[in-house]
Amino acid sequence: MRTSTTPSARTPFATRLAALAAGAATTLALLAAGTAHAADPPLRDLGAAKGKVIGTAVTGSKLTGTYGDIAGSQFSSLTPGNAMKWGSVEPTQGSFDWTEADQIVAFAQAHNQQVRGHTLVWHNQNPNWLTNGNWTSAQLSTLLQNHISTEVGRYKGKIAAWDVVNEAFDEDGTYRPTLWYNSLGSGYIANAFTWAHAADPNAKLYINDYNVEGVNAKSNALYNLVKSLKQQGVPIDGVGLQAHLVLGQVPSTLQQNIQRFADLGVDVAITELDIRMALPADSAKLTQQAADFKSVVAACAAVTRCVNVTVWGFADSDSWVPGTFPGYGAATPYDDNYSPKPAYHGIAEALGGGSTTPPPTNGACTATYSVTSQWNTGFTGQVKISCAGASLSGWRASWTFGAGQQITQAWNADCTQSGATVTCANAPYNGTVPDGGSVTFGFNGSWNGSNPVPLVTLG
Ligand code: 9MR
Repeated sequence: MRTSTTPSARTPFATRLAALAAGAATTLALLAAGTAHAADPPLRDLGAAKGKVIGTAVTGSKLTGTYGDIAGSQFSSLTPGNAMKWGSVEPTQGSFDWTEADQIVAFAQAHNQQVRGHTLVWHNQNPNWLTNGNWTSAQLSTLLQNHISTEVGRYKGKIAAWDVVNEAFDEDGTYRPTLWYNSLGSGYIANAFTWAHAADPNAKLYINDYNVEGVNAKSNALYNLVKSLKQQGVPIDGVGLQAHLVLGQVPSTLQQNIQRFADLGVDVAITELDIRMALPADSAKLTQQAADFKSVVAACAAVTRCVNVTVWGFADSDSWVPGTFPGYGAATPYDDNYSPKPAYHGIAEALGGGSTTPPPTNGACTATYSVTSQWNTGFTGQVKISCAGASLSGWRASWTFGAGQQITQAWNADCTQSGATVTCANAPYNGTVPDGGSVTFGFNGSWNGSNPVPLVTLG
């Protein structure tokens, strides 16, 4: 029986074998996380093969050396983390500083990358002259229009997508009372899109927010707004789900939520993905983080109109998290020294990578857990067991629920739950998983509060 998923210290991303004790005919290897092998295709290539753009936020001054090499080779899109914000580009009224923004755009062009412009209308990181001014509504509206026209116009043809409006909602789904909303009402949103479209008709225009990754009051409000803007003919092209997430708490309704936005006729992007953990990091947390990154990227990969996954900084040393959440960090796919973490491989695996990872001697069978639907107190989940270079005759999948979930019914497997631990064995008719094949079983369960996706162990 396999007992440990701890990565070895010497080969932190090495694939790990798990011999299945029971069943002499069974060969099983559990692929938990792969390593950075020289032959692994970069994330941007894996993404391209799936029709997805893979991006990172960057700091312009760091785009040299190893940081520049990784930013240029692994990603097909760059988002300036701060360089295009109003406070950065117009620190004094009428006096502009485009230095860092220009540098990032030039770097992106040199590396055949898209740029996501971030962000035109926000309540943070505005210049003091703007926030401290005593403007009439008419003046404020004109200032906003000029700002959008100037910035979008400057980069016309060079920006694939703009985060036009950022963080317009409070957690309860009401409009956030910002300087924009308080003075201009919610109409500032439609105007901002209209002005941006006039300045660059080919840029994709997004509304972007956090805590809208799952189905909740805030994402419902965003959904209703986008629906209404589309009905009014406002030129909105996309919804950005920031995805500043916490370890083990990827919303189980993420894919469902992405899909419902896509069904409104807009693109969806994961715009600021990071997954923070309580420090210090350890191998169990890093393994969970790999599963979390994988499930976020897989949710995007599963929806055609989810077009971009961008991480908010690719290295832990370049992340905003420790400065904002004391005691938390390690939220990105690379460590402080620019070595890829298991999270990197979680992303690669969700994009179909890992195939060039030297296969374990007996190949691998993997189990993927997903929530297919969820309502007030219940949910339906499934586990898919897939084998490549290996096969199973008789299997058992187990996991530990992290938030009090309880299985109520299962099909295509014999499941029992003891405390938080669920163990599911094959039904009499689906114990065989051939090389290159898969078996899926399903279940209903109850949940309360949150419904995080657990890690499934095969063995
Ligand atoms: O990463 C940005 C950080 O360097 C800034 O100090 C911070 C200021 O609010 O903004 C960070 O980026 C934010 C992004 O622009 C919008 N979504 C939340 C991000 C994290 O705060």
